[in-house]
Amino acid sequence: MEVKAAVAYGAGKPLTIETVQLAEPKAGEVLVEIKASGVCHTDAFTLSGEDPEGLFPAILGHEGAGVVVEVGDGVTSVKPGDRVIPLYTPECRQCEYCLSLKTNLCQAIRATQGRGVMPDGTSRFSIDGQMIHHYMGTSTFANYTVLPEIAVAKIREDAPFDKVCYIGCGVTTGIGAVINTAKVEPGANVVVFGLGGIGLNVIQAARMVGANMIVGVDINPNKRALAEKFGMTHFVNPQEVEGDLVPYLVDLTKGGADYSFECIGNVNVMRQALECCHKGWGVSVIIGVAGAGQEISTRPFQLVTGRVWKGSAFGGARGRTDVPKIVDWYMEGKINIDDLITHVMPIEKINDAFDLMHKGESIRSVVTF
Ligand code: NAD
Ligand code: DAO
Ligand code: ZN
Repeated sequence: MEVKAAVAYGAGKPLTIETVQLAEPKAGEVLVEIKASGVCHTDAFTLSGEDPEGLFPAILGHEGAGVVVEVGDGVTSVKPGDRVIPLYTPECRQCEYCLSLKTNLCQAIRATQGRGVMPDGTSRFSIDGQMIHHYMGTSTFANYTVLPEIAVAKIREDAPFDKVCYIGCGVTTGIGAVINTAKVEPGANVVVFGLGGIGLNVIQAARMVGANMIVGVDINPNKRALAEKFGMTHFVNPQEVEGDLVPYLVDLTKGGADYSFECIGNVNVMRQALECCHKGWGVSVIIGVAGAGQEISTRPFQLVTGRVWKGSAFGGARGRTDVPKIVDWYMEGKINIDDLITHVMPIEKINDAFDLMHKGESIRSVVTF
């Protein structure tokens, strides 16, 4: 079939809207009509050329929501008409990783997903015979996409696509990092670095679990008001702090953060996030994705004296199990998504979404089809 997609032809080039050929789903795969897709910092990261796994040409996008249109042989967990959220972290429930219950990093289709192809090693997308890569196993910047059955979460029928698409990455990543990865407890003092689409979800989850101080750190003062609405109790602009940021935050939290979260992708900030943690028990969670080849560093004594450095991918969430529950939380008014979706535009305007992100003027832009 012919589909409409925003195609990334190369690093640093704007996306172009193209008619793309999409092959039908093979065994174990599903065809999904994408109704809406968020534009995440990670799409921009790949488009910039900084992503070591970035492949071109590709159809980017990993934060979508849509409807199953057709299923391939052997598919049993979804049927045409079901509403779904694509999962860049699948959940096969059979691999060693899934069965361990120690991680959400299902490895069932990892190798092919990283090569931009479906599990059989081929792409379903092409233009005039030229293969176009899938991206993160999802490629949601197209009005139809093909996904492995294990990479879709079935969600309730009344969930609005242009809101719950954000649960496909940003919401789940931020909320899951607090609940699944850090397991923040009531009364904890939390420091969040970066008040963008991920950091604000960390803040709303920290409030939800009953954190005490929720300190937000951002160089953009325009992020303050929304962060306060989501639960931030103290705002720190590093550019306005006299002297070093780390001792300032340790003083502010009266000994250091019980939990800190890096939601930027800056290796220098990752160090600050670890070192502002409380001696003896503070836990720092890296969420941000740093550029190719970059490394983190600290003095080992920071860890010897009890601080813990962790990372979190997709908020530690098991997609098929956890994503439908997060959709329920949204529908029940337990979490706020609406105020984070600052811009909605047709797919034809997708490059504007990247411009707004780079200018720091959006939290989330959502493209619709
Ligand atoms: P964003 O651009 O919306 O937000 C980043 C925020 O950081 C902005 O508010 C910006 O002003 C602030 N910032 C930049 N430099 C700063 C500095 N030096 N000190 C303080 N604040 C600074 O990005 P986002 O969509 O929230 O994504 C954040 C990061 O999370 C990205 O690296 C993204 O790739 C990553 N990410 C990770 C996962 C995961 O599963 N681990 C999932 C999605 C996104
Ligand atoms: O299993 O080795 C693996 C890789 C899993 C990829 C997890 C990606 C999470 C971070 C990327 C940001 C996503 C938007
Ligand atoms: Zn698995």
